Amino acid sequence: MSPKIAPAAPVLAIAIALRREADSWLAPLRTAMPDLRIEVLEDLPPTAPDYAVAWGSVTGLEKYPNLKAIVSLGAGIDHILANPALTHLPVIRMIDPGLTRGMTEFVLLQALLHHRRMPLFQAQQAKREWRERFSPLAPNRRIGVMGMGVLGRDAAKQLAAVGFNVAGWSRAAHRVKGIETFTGAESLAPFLARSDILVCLLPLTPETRGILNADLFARLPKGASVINVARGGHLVEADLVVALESGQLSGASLDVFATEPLPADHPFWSHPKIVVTPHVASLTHRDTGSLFVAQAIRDLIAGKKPKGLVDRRRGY
Ligand code: NDP
Ligand code: OXD
Repeated sequence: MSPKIAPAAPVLAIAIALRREADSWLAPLRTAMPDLRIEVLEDLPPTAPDYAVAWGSVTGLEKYPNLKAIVSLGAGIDHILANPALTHLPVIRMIDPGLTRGMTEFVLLQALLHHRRMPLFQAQQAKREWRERFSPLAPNRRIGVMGMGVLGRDAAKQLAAVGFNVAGWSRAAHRVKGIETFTGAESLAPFLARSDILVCLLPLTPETRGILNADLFARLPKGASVINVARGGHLVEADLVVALESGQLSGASLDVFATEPLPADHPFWSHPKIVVTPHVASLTHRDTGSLFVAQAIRDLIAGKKPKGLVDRRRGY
């Protein structure tokens, strides 16, 4: 137990299935909230936790009757909202400058990789083939970012700063300097028609599940690339393979998958036009992430609306 905590102090439980991972959050969270009792969930009796910080496919939170809210250590909360036993609890999604910056770095990396046709050069290298290929300069490459939220907006801005011709697509209208913005389902087709590289940074909701499908790929310019850094549930995997094989798409970078870890016999592992990474596009940083959790818990205790409070009706 952490020292010098008042016996009646609110109790925060760390709910992460991997024990080593849960333990690694103890020190930064205790530093950020010295007046709370903070323990790993499984070390607490069911009646103890007032709040939980959660990550991954944690189950069993419904067995803690005094829980008042869940703060997610990740930005995506689709798995928490999907738990029918937790619908009574407010959920707060992570907003961490480290997570945002990390995602922007990763999107820049993947966008440049497709822009400069690296999957093609890697395939040539495997065959010891010396062949020049042309790439336009960034201002002549159109990138479309699906989702202009905390992560999409920052990635879009930095892609534009590199010189790409960037557009963003979202539900509500946004104004972002230097970026063309498209709003709502009716503007999806014109947005896609001008996206040589498409980045998915949407939350996974009933509306966005399966959105990266054959119909969407057919609306992109021929030879476009797709970068999915959001959730595996956005992608119809079989449709991607068909679009890559027909040449409608020239490449894809996938960081998230319907099944994680990606099974060893999955065809994506060896597909020459697919770059696979193991859900590492960005991670919450423990120091800055703990500060966000601390502010959220302080707001909840004070009866204020915390930043990042999820709207269950919208699904994000
Ligand atoms: P936000 O909630 O801040 O932003 C979501 C954006 O998507 C908003 O712009 C929203 O529109 C838009 N959107 C939602 N539904 C629709 C729709 N039906 N049609 C059009 N636009 C829609 O999320 P974040 O930017 O913080 O994160 C996005 C996702 O990235 C997370 O949900 C998570 O799944 C994923 N992620 C992946 C990581 C990885 O390592 N691979 C790391 C972190 C996050 P509006 O602005 O109008 O509300
Ligand atoms: C997140 C993630 O949602 O890491 O934060 O996927």
